[in-house]
Amino acid sequence: MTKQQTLSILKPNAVRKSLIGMINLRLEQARLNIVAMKMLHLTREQAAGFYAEHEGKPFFENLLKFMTSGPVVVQVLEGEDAITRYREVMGATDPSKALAGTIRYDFADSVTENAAHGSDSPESAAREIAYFFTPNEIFPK
Ligand code: DAT
Ligand code: MG
Repeated sequence: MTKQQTLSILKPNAVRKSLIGMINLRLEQARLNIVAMKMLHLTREQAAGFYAEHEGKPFFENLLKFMTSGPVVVQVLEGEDAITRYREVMGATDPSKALAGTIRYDFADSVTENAAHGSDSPESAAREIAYFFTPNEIFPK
């Protein structure tokens, strides 16, 4: 077991539906401690840079439209094996394939509007955390 940090985004549909508290309760109960958090409305450029690996894919334009459709909450979560464990707590990208009890099973509206983002590897976690936070905005436990 290794203590890790991962980047979480509560996406615009989760914020619109007032699910910030509900999702954060699940995170804290899973010992994914919130060690940084802010609310912001992504610009198209910010969203495109964040999702650069998906540029050119058929869903890219819709993804940008959705991610800029309203404010999001960006967070750094910290805990043992936080990167993999948050992916488990979130559930599969496609909510119809997500396990019952996961965030995406319970709160996603579609594959694109799937409520939450979590980094998928230590490399992407490092890049994504630095994309939104400076070190002095993060408060490790
Ligand atoms: P994840 O968010 O689980 O890491 P991903 O990195 O493959 O998934 O894709 C990023 C986001 O893009 C995903 O959360 C929702 C959207 N997306 C991915 N595949 C899609 C598809 N086939 N159709 C529509 N949207 C998709
Ligand atoms: Mg991904």
